[in-house]
Amino acid sequence: MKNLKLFSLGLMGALMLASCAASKEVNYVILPKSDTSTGGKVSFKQKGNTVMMDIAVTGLTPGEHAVHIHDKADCSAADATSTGGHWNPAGNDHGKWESEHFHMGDIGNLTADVQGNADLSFKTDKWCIGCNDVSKNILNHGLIIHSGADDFHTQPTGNAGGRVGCVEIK
Ligand SMILES: [Cu+2]
Ligand SMILES: [Zn+2]
Repeated sequence: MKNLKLFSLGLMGALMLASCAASKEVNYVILPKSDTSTGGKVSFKQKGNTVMMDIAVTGLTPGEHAVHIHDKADCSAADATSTGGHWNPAGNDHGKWESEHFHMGDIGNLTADVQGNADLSFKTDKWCIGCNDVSKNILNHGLIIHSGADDFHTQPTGNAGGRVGCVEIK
């Protein structure tokens, strides 16, 4: 009886490991911040070494809005400053994704239509979901949608304005 129990626990563990290796997915709701009505959802899926992010934001002002992964998974502050600066494990300067220099959280801009809706799909092999490499693991960081566009130049923020949407990536 005891052996059977140990065996089934072992089997369950093996199955869980196998499913983790095949693909991982995490889904979140976007929280409104800074007295806005920002909403929507975001999903991150990993297949092999590639992570795909799909984001659908609502309640934005029309036009461009920066999207970054910030350092901390903490949306507690009303203005979301509790997420800290941009996630930057390599200590680089801020910039445009895959340009000369950029932070690991420098996703870029999305564009909201006249209704305030915006979609963005993003794909990279520079991230992972829950792996042991802290320079790649997106878990325990915070996703931020800004009130303005990232200019890809101003240090260290891209001059993207306030923080209107927040997700604790946990
Ligand atoms: Cu940001
Ligand atoms: Zn940055």
